[in-house]
Amino acid sequence: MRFLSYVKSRVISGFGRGSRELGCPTANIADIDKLDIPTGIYCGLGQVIIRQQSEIQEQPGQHESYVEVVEQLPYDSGVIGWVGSHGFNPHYGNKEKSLEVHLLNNFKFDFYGAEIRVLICKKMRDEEKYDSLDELKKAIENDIQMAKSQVIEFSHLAEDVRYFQQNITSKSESS
Ligand code: RBF
Ligand code: MG
Repeated sequence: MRFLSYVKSRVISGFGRGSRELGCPTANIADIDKLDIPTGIYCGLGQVIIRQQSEIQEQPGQHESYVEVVEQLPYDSGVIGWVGSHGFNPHYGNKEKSLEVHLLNNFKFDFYGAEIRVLICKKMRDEEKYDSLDELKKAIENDIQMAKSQVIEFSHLAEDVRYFQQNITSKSESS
């Protein structure tokens, strides 16, 4: 199956609502002006590459996973599934369009400034404005479960050098 679009960019800081309010941290993607797909909730494959220590920020209670990454710079997440939104977050009424991805491997640190490669594979639904925060959270939980099975259809693209860099991390040499 053909994917929809591809973005290679950087992670920027968002509103911070993902982790705090929704229990679903998202990486916000810079420079999406040229992205020509409709708004909606999508799933796909992604890769985060952290080359310098300044591209990872230690968070309270995350010391061990932070150190683990810093010790193996350049760090490559490998190609992992994501689910996320493209649009205006109608539940919050954002003024500007954003692309944010929740990585399905549960990253435990922030990585503002890191390189991110995002293959947008499939639209799952439209963005909705819910009656309560709880309903939005339930919808997101459901999206996460659905995405886990849907991205498998695209897993062959993980090895495609046009979209993802192969074997960056020092960890891949030793294993
Ligand atoms: N925002 C909305 O306003 N409506 C949605 O239906 C919606 N669905 C989402 C589904 C997923 C899987 C994710 C990761 C985010 C979704 N969001 C949605 C975006 C959410 O509001 C945003 O990530 C946070 O507000 C942080 O910017
Ligand atoms: Mg975010």
